[in-house]
Amino acid sequence: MTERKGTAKVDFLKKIEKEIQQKWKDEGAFEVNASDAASQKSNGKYFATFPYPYMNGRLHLGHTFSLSKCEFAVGFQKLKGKACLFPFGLHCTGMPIKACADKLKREMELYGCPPEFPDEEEEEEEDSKEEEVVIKDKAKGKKSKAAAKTGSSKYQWGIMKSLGLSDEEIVKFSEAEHWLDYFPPLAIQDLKSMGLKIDWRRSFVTTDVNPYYDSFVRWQFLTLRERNKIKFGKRAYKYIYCIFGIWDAQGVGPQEYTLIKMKVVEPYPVKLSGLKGKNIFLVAATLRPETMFGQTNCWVRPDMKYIGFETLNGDIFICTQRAARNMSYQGFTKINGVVPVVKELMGEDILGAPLSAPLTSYKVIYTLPMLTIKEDKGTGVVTSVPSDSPDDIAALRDLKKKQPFRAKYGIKDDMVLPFEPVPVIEIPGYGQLSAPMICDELKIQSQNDREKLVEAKERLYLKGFYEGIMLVAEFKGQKIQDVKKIIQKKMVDNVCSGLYCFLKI
Ligand code: A2H
Repeated sequence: MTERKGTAKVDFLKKIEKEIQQKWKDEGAFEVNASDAASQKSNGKYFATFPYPYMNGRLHLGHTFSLSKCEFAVGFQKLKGKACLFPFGLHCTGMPIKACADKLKREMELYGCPPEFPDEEEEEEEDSKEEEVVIKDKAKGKKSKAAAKTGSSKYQWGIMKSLGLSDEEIVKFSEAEHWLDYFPPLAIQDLKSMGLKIDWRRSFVTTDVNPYYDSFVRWQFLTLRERNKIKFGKRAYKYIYCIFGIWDAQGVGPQEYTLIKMKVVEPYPVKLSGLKGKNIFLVAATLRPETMFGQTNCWVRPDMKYIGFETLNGDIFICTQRAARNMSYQGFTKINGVVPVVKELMGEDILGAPLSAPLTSYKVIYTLPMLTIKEDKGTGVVTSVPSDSPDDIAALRDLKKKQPFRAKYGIKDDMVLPFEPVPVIEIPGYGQLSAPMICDELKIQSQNDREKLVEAKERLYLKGFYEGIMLVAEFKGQKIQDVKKIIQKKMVDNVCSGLYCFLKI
Protein backbone atom coordinates (compact mmCIF):
# COMPACT_ATOMS: atom_id res chain seq x y z
CA MET A 1 0.00 0.00 0.00
CA THR A 2 1.30 3.43 -0.87
CA GLU A 3 0.72 6.15 1.67
CA ARG A 4 -1.76 8.78 0.57
CA LYS A 5 0.22 11.91 -0.15
CA GLY A 6 -0.53 15.15 1.67
CA THR A 7 -3.26 17.25 0.06
CA ALA A 8 -2.05 20.64 1.23
CA LYS A 9 -1.35 21.91 -2.29
CA VAL A 10 -4.70 20.78 -3.66
CA ASP A 11 -6.47 22.19 -0.63
CA PHE A 12 -4.75 25.51 -1.17
CA LEU A 13 -5.74 25.60 -4.84
CA LYS A 14 -9.30 24.73 -3.95
CA LYS A 15 -9.33 27.51 -1.40
CA ILE A 16 -8.24 30.17 -3.85
CA GLU A 17 -10.61 28.74 -6.44
CA LYS A 18 -13.53 29.32 -4.07
CA GLU A 19 -12.29 32.79 -3.14
CA ILE A 20 -11.98 33.82 -6.76
CA GLN A 21 -15.39 32.40 -7.60
CA GLN A 22 -16.86 34.43 -4.75
CA LYS A 23 -15.11 37.55 -6.06
CA TRP A 24 -16.51 36.96 -9.56
CA LYS A 25 -19.95 36.57 -8.05
CA ASP A 26 -19.70 39.73 -5.92
CA GLU A 27 -18.45 41.78 -8.83
CA GLY A 28 -20.85 40.30 -11.36
CA ALA A 29 -17.75 39.62 -13.44
CA PHE A 30 -19.60 37.73 -16.19
CA GLU A 31 -22.72 39.84 -16.33
CA VAL A 32 -22.66 41.50 -19.68
CA ASN A 33 -25.06 44.12 -21.05
CA ALA A 34 -25.58 45.32 -24.59
CA SER A 35 -24.02 48.66 -23.63
CA ASP A 36 -20.80 46.89 -22.58
CA ALA A 37 -20.30 45.57 -26.07
CA ALA A 38 -20.88 49.02 -27.55
CA SER A 39 -18.63 50.82 -25.09
CA GLN A 40 -15.27 52.32 -25.95
CA LYS A 41 -13.54 49.93 -23.55
CA SER A 42 -14.69 46.87 -25.39
CA ASN A 43 -12.58 45.28 -28.05
CA GLY A 44 -15.63 43.79 -29.80
CA LYS A 45 -18.09 41.18 -28.64
CA TYR A 46 -18.17 37.41 -28.30
CA PHE A 47 -21.08 35.08 -27.69
CA ALA A 48 -20.93 31.45 -26.58
CA THR A 49 -23.84 29.10 -26.29
CA PHE A 50 -24.22 25.52 -25.16
CA PRO A 51 -27.25 23.38 -26.10
CA TYR A 52 -29.15 23.38 -22.87
CA PRO A 53 -28.70 20.06 -21.08
CA TYR A 54 -31.73 17.93 -20.33
CA MET A 55 -32.74 17.88 -16.69
CA ASN A 56 -33.54 14.21 -16.18
CA GLY A 57 -30.39 13.71 -14.17
CA ARG A 58 -27.19 15.29 -12.86
CA LEU A 59 -24.66 16.60 -15.33
CA HIS A 60 -21.88 14.15 -16.08
CA LEU A 61 -18.34 14.10 -17.36
CA GLY A 62 -19.54 14.26 -20.96
CA HIS A 63 -21.16 17.64 -20.28
CA THR A 64 -18.00 18.81 -18.55
CA PHE A 65 -15.88 17.87 -21.53
CA SER A 66 -18.11 19.64 -24.06
CA LEU A 67 -18.53 22.65 -21.81
CA SER A 68 -14.80 23.07 -21.39
CA LYS A 69 -14.60 24.12 -25.05
CA CYS A 70 -17.09 26.97 -24.54
CA GLU A 71 -15.41 27.89 -21.31
CA PHE A 72 -11.89 28.10 -22.72
CA ALA A 73 -13.09 30.07 -25.73
CA VAL A 74 -14.92 32.59 -23.58
CA GLY A 75 -11.92 32.93 -21.26
CA PHE A 76 -9.57 33.49 -24.18
CA GLN A 77 -11.79 36.08 -25.86
CA LYS A 78 -12.27 37.85 -22.56
CA LEU A 79 -8.52 38.16 -22.18
CA LYS A 80 -8.50 39.79 -25.59
CA GLY A 81 -10.74 42.45 -24.15
CA LYS A 82 -14.04 41.41 -25.76
CA ALA A 83 -17.43 41.72 -24.09
CA CYS A 84 -18.23 37.99 -23.76
CA LEU A 85 -21.71 36.69 -23.20
CA PHE A 86 -22.27 33.12 -22.07
CA PRO A 87 -25.91 32.51 -21.11
CA PHE A 88 -27.10 29.13 -19.88
CA GLY A 89 -30.52 27.44 -20.12
CA LEU A 90 -31.77 24.16 -18.68
CA HIS A 91 -33.99 21.94 -20.75
CA CYS A 92 -37.03 20.29 -19.19
CA THR A 93 -39.50 20.21 -22.07
CA GLY A 94 -40.55 17.04 -23.81
CA MET A 95 -41.22 13.45 -23.30
CA PRO A 96 -38.30 11.83 -21.49
CA ILE A 97 -38.98 13.40 -18.07
CA LYS A 98 -42.71 12.72 -18.38
CA ALA A 99 -42.00 9.17 -19.53
CA CYS A 100 -39.58 8.54 -16.65
CA ALA A 101 -42.14 9.87 -14.17
CA ASP A 102 -44.87 7.71 -15.71
CA LYS A 103 -42.57 4.70 -15.77
CA LEU A 104 -41.89 5.16 -12.08
CA LYS A 105 -45.60 5.49 -11.37
CA ARG A 106 -46.28 2.30 -13.30
CA GLU A 107 -43.54 0.40 -11.52
CA MET A 108 -45.06 1.40 -8.18
CA GLU A 109 -48.51 0.30 -9.37
CA LEU A 110 -47.15 -3.04 -10.55
CA TYR A 111 -44.57 -3.83 -7.89
CA GLY A 112 -45.56 -1.84 -4.81
CA CYS A 113 -43.76 0.93 -3.00
CA PRO A 114 -40.91 0.42 -2.35
CA PRO A 115 -41.20 -2.00 -5.24
CA GLU A 116 -40.19 -5.62 -5.24
CA PHE A 117 -39.13 -6.43 -8.77
CA PRO A 118 -39.23 -9.83 -10.46
CA ASP A 119 -36.15 -12.01 -10.15
CA GLU A 120 -32.78 -11.30 -11.66
CA GLU A 121 -33.06 -13.82 -14.46
CA GLU A 122 -35.50 -11.64 -16.35
CA GLU A 123 -33.21 -8.68 -15.95
CA GLU A 124 -30.45 -10.72 -17.47
CA GLU A 125 -32.64 -11.82 -20.32
CA GLU A 126 -33.53 -8.23 -21.13
CA ASP A 127 -29.94 -7.06 -20.76
CA SER A 128 -28.63 -9.59 -23.20
CA LYS A 129 -31.22 -8.46 -25.72
CA GLU A 130 -30.16 -4.89 -25.26
CA GLU A 131 -26.61 -5.91 -26.09
CA GLU A 132 -27.89 -7.62 -29.14
CA VAL A 133 -29.80 -4.60 -30.34
CA VAL A 134 -26.64 -2.59 -29.93
CA ILE A 135 -24.72 -5.03 -32.06
CA LYS A 136 -27.42 -4.99 -34.70
CA ASP A 137 -27.93 -1.25 -34.79
CA LYS A 138 -24.31 -0.38 -34.22
CA ALA A 139 -25.82 2.27 -31.94
CA LYS A 140 -22.85 2.21 -29.62
CA GLY A 141 -22.79 5.92 -29.01
CA LYS A 142 -26.44 5.91 -28.07
CA LYS A 143 -26.06 3.17 -25.55
CA SER A 144 -23.07 4.64 -23.82
CA LYS A 145 -24.76 8.04 -23.64
CA ALA A 146 -27.85 6.51 -22.08
CA ALA A 147 -25.72 4.42 -19.76
CA ALA A 148 -23.89 7.49 -18.52
CA LYS A 149 -27.16 8.78 -17.15
CA THR A 150 -29.04 5.65 -16.23
CA GLY A 151 -26.49 3.22 -14.87
CA SER A 152 -27.32 -0.40 -15.40
CA SER A 153 -30.82 -0.80 -13.97
CA LYS A 154 -33.71 -1.23 -16.37
CA TYR A 155 -36.19 -0.09 -13.77
CA GLN A 156 -36.67 3.62 -13.24
CA TRP A 157 -36.73 3.01 -9.50
CA GLY A 158 -33.25 1.41 -9.72
CA ILE A 159 -31.97 4.29 -11.81
CA MET A 160 -33.14 6.79 -9.19
CA LYS A 161 -31.66 4.65 -6.45
CA SER A 162 -28.29 4.70 -8.22
CA LEU A 163 -28.41 8.49 -7.88
CA GLY A 164 -28.27 7.99 -4.12
CA LEU A 165 -31.90 8.94 -3.48
CA SER A 166 -33.90 7.49 -0.60
CA ASP A 167 -37.18 5.62 -1.13
CA GLU A 168 -39.20 8.59 0.17
CA GLU A 169 -37.43 10.93 -2.23
CA ILE A 170 -37.83 8.62 -5.20
CA VAL A 171 -41.62 8.53 -4.81
CA LYS A 172 -41.76 12.29 -5.47
CA PHE A 173 -40.23 11.77 -8.92
CA SER A 174 -43.41 10.07 -10.10
CA GLU A 175 -44.67 13.65 -10.66
CA ALA A 176 -42.96 15.25 -13.65
CA GLU A 177 -42.89 18.68 -11.96
CA HIS A 178 -40.63 17.40 -9.24
CA TRP A 179 -37.84 16.82 -11.74
CA LEU A 180 -37.95 20.52 -12.58
CA ASP A 181 -37.52 21.50 -8.96
CA TYR A 182 -34.85 18.95 -8.22
CA PHE A 183 -32.28 18.79 -11.00
CA PRO A 184 -31.87 22.39 -12.28
CA PRO A 185 -30.51 23.79 -8.98
CA LEU A 186 -28.03 20.89 -8.81
CA ALA A 187 -26.89 21.58 -12.37
CA ILE A 188 -26.39 25.27 -11.57
CA GLN A 189 -24.47 24.38 -8.43
CA ASP A 190 -22.18 22.05 -10.39
CA LEU A 191 -21.61 24.57 -13.17
CA LYS A 192 -20.79 27.28 -10.66
CA SER A 193 -18.32 25.07 -8.88
CA MET A 194 -16.70 24.45 -12.24
CA GLY A 195 -16.27 28.22 -12.41
CA LEU A 196 -17.88 28.76 -15.80
CA LYS A 197 -18.03 32.34 -17.03
CA ILE A 198 -21.79 32.39 -17.23
CA ASP A 199 -24.14 35.33 -16.91
CA TRP A 200 -26.49 33.60 -14.48
CA ARG A 201 -29.04 36.43 -14.69
CA ARG A 202 -29.92 35.03 -18.08
CA SER A 203 -30.51 31.45 -17.01
CA PHE A 204 -33.90 29.80 -17.36
CA VAL A 205 -35.69 26.46 -17.55
CA THR A 206 -37.91 25.51 -20.45
CA THR A 207 -41.56 24.27 -20.21
CA ASP A 208 -44.65 26.22 -19.26
CA VAL A 209 -43.31 26.84 -15.76
CA ASN A 210 -41.48 29.60 -17.63
CA PRO A 211 -44.25 31.58 -19.33
CA TYR A 212 -41.83 33.84 -21.23
CA TYR A 213 -39.90 31.09 -22.88
CA ASP A 214 -43.08 29.09 -23.39
CA SER A 215 -44.77 31.93 -25.25
CA PHE A 216 -41.66 32.37 -27.39
CA VAL A 217 -41.83 28.70 -28.45
CA ARG A 218 -45.58 28.95 -29.03
CA TRP A 219 -45.04 32.00 -31.20
CA GLN A 220 -42.50 30.07 -33.28
CA PHE A 221 -44.84 27.15 -33.84
CA LEU A 222 -47.88 29.30 -34.56
CA THR A 223 -45.90 31.37 -37.03
CA LEU A 224 -44.62 28.27 -38.79
CA ARG A 225 -48.16 26.89 -38.97
CA GLU A 226 -49.55 30.16 -40.31
CA ARG A 227 -46.96 30.02 -43.05
CA ASN A 228 -47.88 26.44 -43.84
CA LYS A 229 -44.47 25.14 -42.88
CA ILE A 230 -45.70 22.59 -40.34
CA LYS A 231 -48.76 20.40 -40.03
CA PHE A 232 -50.41 18.46 -37.26
CA GLY A 233 -50.66 14.73 -37.87
CA LYS A 234 -49.64 11.26 -36.84
CA ARG A 235 -46.01 10.41 -36.98
CA ALA A 236 -44.60 7.40 -38.79
CA TYR A 237 -45.54 4.27 -36.93
CA LYS A 238 -42.11 3.76 -35.41
CA TYR A 239 -42.41 6.94 -33.43
CA ILE A 240 -45.59 6.14 -31.65
CA TYR A 241 -47.07 8.02 -28.84
CA CYS A 242 -48.06 5.24 -26.54
CA ILE A 243 -50.86 5.51 -24.07
CA PHE A 244 -48.72 3.92 -21.38
CA GLY A 245 -46.07 6.55 -21.59
CA ILE A 246 -43.94 8.07 -24.21
CA TRP A 247 -41.41 5.96 -25.91
CA ASP A 248 -38.28 8.01 -26.01
CA ALA A 249 -37.43 7.77 -22.34
CA GLN A 250 -34.15 6.15 -21.57
CA GLY A 251 -34.64 2.43 -21.23
CA VAL A 252 -38.08 2.66 -22.84
CA GLY A 253 -38.55 2.07 -26.50
CA PRO A 254 -40.87 0.74 -29.10
CA GLN A 255 -40.50 -2.87 -30.05
CA GLU A 256 -41.64 -3.74 -33.52
CA TYR A 257 -43.44 -7.04 -33.69
CA THR A 258 -44.88 -8.83 -36.64
CA LEU A 259 -48.51 -9.49 -35.97
CA ILE A 260 -49.49 -12.93 -37.21
CA LYS A 261 -53.15 -13.30 -38.12
CA MET A 262 -54.45 -16.79 -37.39
CA LYS A 263 -57.95 -17.24 -38.74
CA VAL A 264 -60.48 -19.07 -36.60
CA VAL A 265 -62.10 -21.79 -38.73
CA GLU A 266 -65.13 -24.03 -38.19
CA PRO A 267 -66.16 -25.39 -35.77
CA TYR A 268 -66.07 -22.15 -33.76
CA PRO A 269 -65.81 -22.39 -29.98
CA VAL A 270 -69.22 -21.81 -28.35
CA LYS A 271 -68.16 -18.40 -27.05
CA LEU A 272 -67.50 -17.17 -30.59
CA SER A 273 -70.59 -18.66 -32.20
CA GLY A 274 -72.40 -15.30 -32.04
CA LEU A 275 -69.80 -13.88 -34.41
CA LYS A 276 -70.56 -16.25 -37.30
CA GLY A 277 -70.12 -14.64 -40.68
CA LYS A 278 -67.27 -12.46 -39.44
CA ASN A 279 -63.61 -13.11 -40.06
CA ILE A 280 -62.13 -13.76 -36.65
CA PHE A 281 -58.38 -13.82 -36.06
CA LEU A 282 -56.24 -14.66 -33.08
CA VAL A 283 -53.37 -12.21 -33.46
CA ALA A 284 -49.94 -13.21 -32.17
CA ALA A 285 -46.94 -10.92 -31.79
CA THR A 286 -43.65 -12.43 -32.91
CA LEU A 287 -40.06 -11.34 -33.28
CA ARG A 288 -39.37 -14.19 -35.66
CA PRO A 289 -41.55 -13.90 -38.77
CA GLU A 290 -39.09 -16.08 -40.72
CA THR A 291 -39.97 -19.09 -38.57
CA MET A 292 -43.68 -19.06 -39.40
CA PHE A 293 -43.24 -22.00 -41.77
CA GLY A 294 -42.92 -24.12 -38.64
CA GLN A 295 -46.07 -23.12 -36.72
CA THR A 296 -47.71 -26.11 -35.08
CA ASN A 297 -50.24 -24.45 -32.78
CA CYS A 298 -51.20 -21.23 -31.05
CA TRP A 299 -50.84 -20.49 -27.34
CA VAL A 300 -53.21 -18.62 -25.05
CA ARG A 301 -53.21 -18.48 -21.26
CA PRO A 302 -56.36 -20.13 -19.88
CA ASP A 303 -56.77 -17.78 -16.91
CA MET A 304 -56.12 -14.55 -18.77
CA LYS A 305 -58.69 -12.10 -20.11
CA TYR A 306 -58.88 -11.47 -23.83
CA ILE A 307 -61.17 -9.37 -25.96
CA GLY A 308 -62.47 -9.53 -29.51
CA PHE A 309 -62.56 -6.12 -31.17
CA GLU A 310 -63.63 -4.85 -34.56
CA THR A 311 -60.86 -3.60 -36.84
CA LEU A 312 -61.01 -1.05 -39.64
CA ASN A 313 -62.37 -3.47 -42.27
CA GLY A 314 -64.85 -5.27 -39.98
CA ASP A 315 -62.59 -8.23 -39.12
CA ILE A 316 -62.42 -9.27 -35.48
CA PHE A 317 -59.04 -9.50 -33.71
CA ILE A 318 -58.64 -11.43 -30.46
CA CYS A 319 -55.89 -10.29 -28.06
CA THR A 320 -55.47 -8.62 -24.67
CA GLN A 321 -57.30 -5.38 -23.94
CA ARG A 322 -53.94 -3.69 -23.49
CA ALA A 323 -52.73 -4.70 -26.94
CA ALA A 324 -56.06 -3.68 -28.52
CA ARG A 325 -55.81 -0.26 -26.94
CA ASN A 326 -52.31 0.13 -28.29
CA MET A 327 -53.42 -0.98 -31.76
CA SER A 328 -56.27 1.51 -31.69
CA TYR A 329 -53.63 4.24 -31.68
CA GLN A 330 -51.87 2.68 -34.64
CA GLY A 331 -54.65 2.83 -37.19
CA PHE A 332 -56.15 -0.62 -36.57
CA THR A 333 -59.58 0.73 -35.59
CA LYS A 334 -62.01 3.22 -37.13
CA ILE A 335 -61.58 5.88 -34.48
CA ASN A 336 -58.14 6.68 -33.12
CA GLY A 337 -57.86 5.48 -29.52
CA VAL A 338 -61.28 3.80 -29.45
CA VAL A 339 -61.51 0.00 -29.21
CA PRO A 340 -64.88 -1.36 -30.37
CA VAL A 341 -65.09 -4.43 -28.11
CA VAL A 342 -67.41 -7.12 -29.44
CA LYS A 343 -66.53 -9.95 -27.06
CA GLU A 344 -64.95 -10.50 -23.69
CA LEU A 345 -63.33 -13.87 -23.16
CA MET A 346 -61.09 -15.90 -20.94
CA GLY A 347 -58.27 -17.83 -22.59
CA GLU A 348 -59.97 -21.09 -21.63
CA ASP A 349 -63.00 -20.10 -23.74
CA ILE A 350 -61.00 -20.39 -26.93
CA LEU A 351 -58.87 -23.43 -26.08
CA GLY A 352 -59.16 -26.03 -28.81
CA ALA A 353 -60.25 -23.47 -31.42
CA PRO A 354 -59.06 -24.60 -34.87
CA LEU A 355 -57.05 -22.03 -36.81
CA SER A 356 -55.65 -21.44 -40.24
CA ALA A 357 -52.21 -19.82 -39.94
CA PRO A 358 -50.01 -18.32 -42.66
CA LEU A 359 -47.02 -20.16 -44.21
CA THR A 360 -47.20 -23.31 -42.08
CA SER A 361 -47.58 -26.69 -43.76
CA TYR A 362 -50.25 -27.78 -41.25
CA LYS A 363 -53.62 -26.95 -42.78
CA VAL A 364 -55.29 -26.56 -39.40
CA ILE A 365 -53.58 -25.89 -36.08
CA TYR A 366 -55.15 -25.61 -32.63
CA THR A 367 -55.31 -23.16 -29.78
CA LEU A 368 -53.58 -24.70 -26.75
CA PRO A 369 -52.75 -23.64 -23.19
CA MET A 370 -49.43 -22.07 -22.22
CA LEU A 371 -49.18 -21.07 -18.58
CA THR A 372 -46.16 -18.78 -18.81
CA ILE A 373 -47.67 -16.18 -21.16
CA LYS A 374 -47.21 -12.68 -19.85
CA GLU A 375 -50.10 -10.29 -19.74
CA ASP A 376 -48.07 -7.20 -20.55
CA LYS A 377 -46.12 -8.48 -23.52
CA GLY A 378 -47.11 -8.50 -27.19
CA THR A 379 -50.75 -9.40 -27.65
CA GLY A 380 -51.05 -12.17 -25.03
CA VAL A 381 -51.47 -14.60 -27.94
CA VAL A 382 -48.30 -16.47 -28.94
CA THR A 383 -47.77 -18.47 -32.07
CA SER A 384 -45.89 -21.68 -31.49
CA VAL A 385 -42.82 -22.71 -33.46
CA PRO A 386 -41.37 -25.63 -31.47
CA SER A 387 -38.54 -26.19 -33.95
CA ASP A 388 -36.97 -22.84 -33.09
CA SER A 389 -38.42 -21.61 -29.82
CA PRO A 390 -37.37 -23.33 -26.59
CA ASP A 391 -40.48 -22.01 -24.78
CA ASP A 392 -42.71 -23.50 -27.47
CA ILE A 393 -41.11 -26.94 -27.57
CA ALA A 394 -41.10 -27.15 -23.76
CA ALA A 395 -44.81 -26.31 -23.59
CA LEU A 396 -45.68 -28.64 -26.48
CA ARG A 397 -43.77 -31.51 -24.86
CA ASP A 398 -45.66 -30.84 -21.61
CA LEU A 399 -48.94 -31.31 -23.43
CA LYS A 400 -47.76 -34.34 -25.38
CA LYS A 401 -46.31 -36.10 -22.33
CA LYS A 402 -49.05 -35.36 -19.84
CA GLN A 403 -52.48 -36.69 -20.67
CA PRO A 404 -54.02 -35.22 -17.47
CA PHE A 405 -52.75 -31.78 -18.52
CA ARG A 406 -54.61 -32.14 -21.82
CA ALA A 407 -57.68 -33.47 -20.05
CA LYS A 408 -57.71 -30.58 -17.59
CA TYR A 409 -58.18 -28.10 -20.43
CA GLY A 410 -60.36 -30.32 -22.63
CA ILE A 411 -57.65 -30.64 -25.29
CA LYS A 412 -58.22 -33.63 -27.55
CA ASP A 413 -55.29 -35.88 -28.46
CA ASP A 414 -55.55 -35.08 -32.16
CA MET A 415 -55.03 -31.39 -31.45
CA VAL A 416 -51.57 -32.14 -30.06
CA LEU A 417 -50.13 -35.57 -30.76
CA PRO A 418 -49.87 -35.39 -34.59
CA PHE A 419 -48.00 -32.08 -34.47
CA GLU A 420 -44.24 -32.45 -34.74
CA PRO A 421 -41.66 -29.65 -35.03
CA VAL A 422 -40.95 -28.77 -38.66
CA PRO A 423 -37.33 -28.11 -39.73
CA VAL A 424 -37.24 -24.47 -40.89
CA ILE A 425 -33.75 -23.20 -40.04
CA GLU A 426 -30.38 -24.85 -39.67
CA ILE A 427 -28.05 -23.43 -37.05
CA PRO A 428 -24.47 -24.71 -37.13
CA GLY A 429 -23.91 -26.80 -34.02
CA TYR A 430 -27.64 -27.11 -33.30
CA GLY A 431 -28.88 -28.84 -36.43
CA GLN A 432 -32.23 -28.40 -38.12
CA LEU A 433 -34.33 -28.56 -34.96
CA SER A 434 -32.38 -26.24 -32.72
CA ALA A 435 -34.95 -25.74 -29.96
CA PRO A 436 -35.62 -29.44 -29.22
CA MET A 437 -31.88 -30.07 -29.38
CA ILE A 438 -30.94 -27.36 -26.90
CA CYS A 439 -33.78 -28.38 -24.55
CA ASP A 440 -32.41 -31.93 -24.55
CA GLU A 441 -28.89 -30.65 -24.01
CA LEU A 442 -29.91 -28.54 -21.02
CA LYS A 443 -32.27 -31.25 -19.76
CA ILE A 444 -35.24 -28.90 -19.74
CA GLN A 445 -38.14 -30.81 -18.19
CA SER A 446 -41.08 -28.45 -18.63
CA GLN A 447 -42.21 -24.93 -19.48
CA ASN A 448 -41.57 -24.03 -15.83
CA ASP A 449 -37.80 -24.56 -16.07
CA ARG A 450 -37.48 -20.84 -16.45
CA GLU A 451 -33.81 -20.33 -15.73
CA LYS A 452 -32.72 -22.96 -18.19
CA LEU A 453 -35.17 -21.70 -20.81
CA VAL A 454 -33.68 -18.23 -20.57
CA GLU A 455 -30.26 -19.74 -21.17
CA ALA A 456 -31.54 -21.78 -24.10
CA LYS A 457 -33.07 -18.70 -25.72
CA GLU A 458 -29.92 -16.67 -25.23
CA ARG A 459 -27.74 -19.32 -26.79
CA LEU A 460 -29.95 -19.72 -29.85
CA TYR A 461 -31.02 -16.17 -30.50
CA LEU A 462 -27.85 -14.47 -31.71
CA LYS A 463 -26.41 -17.56 -33.31
CA GLY A 464 -29.68 -18.14 -35.14
CA PHE A 465 -29.75 -14.59 -36.46
CA TYR A 466 -26.16 -14.46 -37.69
CA GLU A 467 -25.52 -18.04 -38.70
CA GLY A 468 -28.96 -19.55 -39.30
CA ILE A 469 -29.75 -20.80 -42.81
CA MET A 470 -33.29 -21.19 -44.16
CA LEU A 471 -34.35 -24.69 -45.15
CA VAL A 472 -37.69 -23.98 -46.80
CA ALA A 473 -39.49 -22.43 -49.75
CA GLU A 474 -37.76 -20.05 -52.11
CA PHE A 475 -35.50 -18.97 -49.23
CA LYS A 476 -33.74 -22.32 -49.02
CA GLY A 477 -30.00 -21.88 -48.47
CA GLN A 478 -30.22 -18.19 -47.61
CA LYS A 479 -29.08 -16.55 -44.39
CA ILE A 480 -31.69 -15.48 -41.82
CA GLN A 481 -30.36 -11.97 -41.61
CA ASP A 482 -30.84 -11.58 -45.37
CA VAL A 483 -34.39 -12.93 -45.56
CA LYS A 484 -36.03 -11.91 -42.27
CA LYS A 485 -37.31 -8.57 -43.56
CA ILE A 486 -38.27 -10.04 -46.94
CA ILE A 487 -40.44 -12.73 -45.33
CA GLN A 488 -41.99 -10.19 -43.02
CA LYS A 489 -42.83 -7.92 -45.96
CA LYS A 490 -44.25 -10.83 -47.93
CA MET A 491 -46.66 -11.66 -45.13
CA VAL A 492 -47.64 -8.04 -44.58
CA ASP A 493 -48.28 -7.58 -48.31
CA ASN A 494 -50.46 -10.68 -48.32
CA VAL A 495 -52.38 -9.25 -45.38
CA CYS A 496 -51.84 -12.40 -43.35
CA SER A 497 -49.87 -10.32 -40.93
CA GLY A 498 -49.43 -6.74 -39.92
CA LEU A 499 -46.79 -4.63 -38.31
CA TYR A 500 -47.42 -3.67 -34.80
CA CYS A 501 -45.36 -1.55 -32.52
CA PHE A 502 -45.53 -2.13 -28.87
CA LEU A 503 -43.98 -0.17 -26.11
CA LYS A 504 -41.53 -2.11 -24.02
CA ILE A 505 -41.43 -0.87 -20.48
B1 A2H B 1 -41.45 -15.44 -30.50
P1 A2H B 1 -40.07 -10.08 -26.21
CL1 A2H B 1 -39.43 -19.24 -33.17
N1 A2H B 1 -45.73 -13.95 -23.17
O1 A2H B 1 -42.18 -15.87 -31.70
C1 A2H B 1 -44.67 -14.76 -23.40
N2 A2H B 1 -44.02 -14.82 -24.58
C2 A2H B 1 -44.47 -14.03 -25.57
C3 A2H B 1 -45.58 -13.17 -25.41
C4 A2H B 1 -46.21 -13.16 -24.15
N3 A2H B 1 -47.27 -12.37 -23.92
N4 A2H B 1 -45.80 -12.53 -26.57
C5 A2H B 1 -44.86 -12.96 -27.44
N5 A2H B 1 -44.06 -13.89 -26.84
C6 A2H B 1 -42.92 -14.62 -27.40
C7 A2H B 1 -41.64 -17.08 -32.28
C8 A2H B 1 -40.31 -17.22 -31.62
C9 A2H B 1 -40.17 -16.31 -30.58
C10 A2H B 1 -39.28 -18.09 -31.90
C11 A2H B 1 -38.12 -18.05 -31.17
C12 A2H B 1 -37.98 -17.15 -30.12
C13 A2H B 1 -39.03 -16.26 -29.82
C14 A2H B 1 -42.55 -18.25 -32.05
N6 A2H B 1 -43.01 -18.38 -30.73
O2 A2H B 1 -38.96 -15.37 -28.81
O3 A2H B 1 -39.58 -10.34 -24.82
C15 A2H B 1 -42.95 -14.68 -28.91
O4 A2H B 1 -42.24 -15.82 -29.35
C16 A2H B 1 -37.83 -15.41 -27.95
C17 A2H B 1 -37.87 -14.30 -26.95
O5 A2H B 1 -41.31 -9.24 -26.26
C18 A2H B 1 -42.11 -13.49 -29.39
O6 A2H B 1 -41.34 -13.99 -30.48
O7 A2H B 1 -39.00 -9.55 -27.06
C19 A2H B 1 -41.26 -13.17 -28.19
O8 A2H B 1 -41.75 -13.91 -27.06
C20 A2H B 1 -41.28 -11.72 -27.85
O9 A2H B 1 -40.42 -11.53 -26.76
